Amino acid sequence: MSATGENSTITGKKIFFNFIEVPYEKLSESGDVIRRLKNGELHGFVLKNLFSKQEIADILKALEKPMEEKAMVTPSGKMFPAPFAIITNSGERLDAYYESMNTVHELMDREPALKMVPERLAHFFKLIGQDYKVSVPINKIKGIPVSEGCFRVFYKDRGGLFVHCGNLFQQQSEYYYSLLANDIDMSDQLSFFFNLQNTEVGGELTIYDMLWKDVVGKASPEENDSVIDANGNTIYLKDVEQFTVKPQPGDILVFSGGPIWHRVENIKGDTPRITYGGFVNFSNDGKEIFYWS
Ligand SMILES: O=C(O)CCC(=O)C(=O)O
Repeated sequence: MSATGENSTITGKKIFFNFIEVPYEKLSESGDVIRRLKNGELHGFVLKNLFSKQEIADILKALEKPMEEKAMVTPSGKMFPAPFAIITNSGERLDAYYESMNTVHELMDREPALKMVPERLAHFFKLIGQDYKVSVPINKIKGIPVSEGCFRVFYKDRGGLFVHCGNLFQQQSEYYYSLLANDIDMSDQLSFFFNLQNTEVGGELTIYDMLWKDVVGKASPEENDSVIDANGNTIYLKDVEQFTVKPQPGDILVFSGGPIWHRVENIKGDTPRITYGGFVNFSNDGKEIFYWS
């Protein structure tokens, strides 16, 4: 069901990974999606219309003021709650991470449109997790779960989200990952996000034909035109085969963002791009699924 037409979610000359798009009504026919993503049978899974247009409008309205007043400002936009990347590898800012998460949870408790976000997400993971136990990992120090997801806003001409893969992020946030009490499989985490708002032009997720096993770094975190392979060679992104994925508002995407290099293109329209996302993986014994941000 991969699509290559102009108005499709998945667009490119060649869709070299197995990214599929599934209508909500066909979800029950998609099988054990997380397992299929992990074993390489699938690389990306877009489920259409996890949220209705009205639900998305309600969530956006409820988010407006808190995003203005309480979200963390980043070079390319805003994040709410603050991502785990703020926690340093010597443990600073763990409290700030939790304060920001608590602010989001308090808002969710007061505002049904926002409460719907983690509830629907849990429902989604239970549906695609089939027989597995699904939960948010516990932080060892705090004895409570970490955040289940994060609202991400990208503004015009601030660069989008620079080329990366989840395995690189994981390496950069060793301390945070070491605090997860559960026995999570730390290799090749998956990424998920659902789309709340697209910009008019730009903001696509570009998927590169490059895997973590071959491409292991960048010259600096801000580098967005090239990466470095395992032999130390610089590879320019313009020379790498690529395709784009642009889920519509209400759609959710889960993909192999741990090993596959990708980036969010610069936002070119006045309307900011807004998503809610995080990461997901199995436990080491393969019996449970965890998701976090
Ligand atoms: O939330 C987004 O739009 C970007 C997702 C992403 O790049 C990731 O999960 O690694």
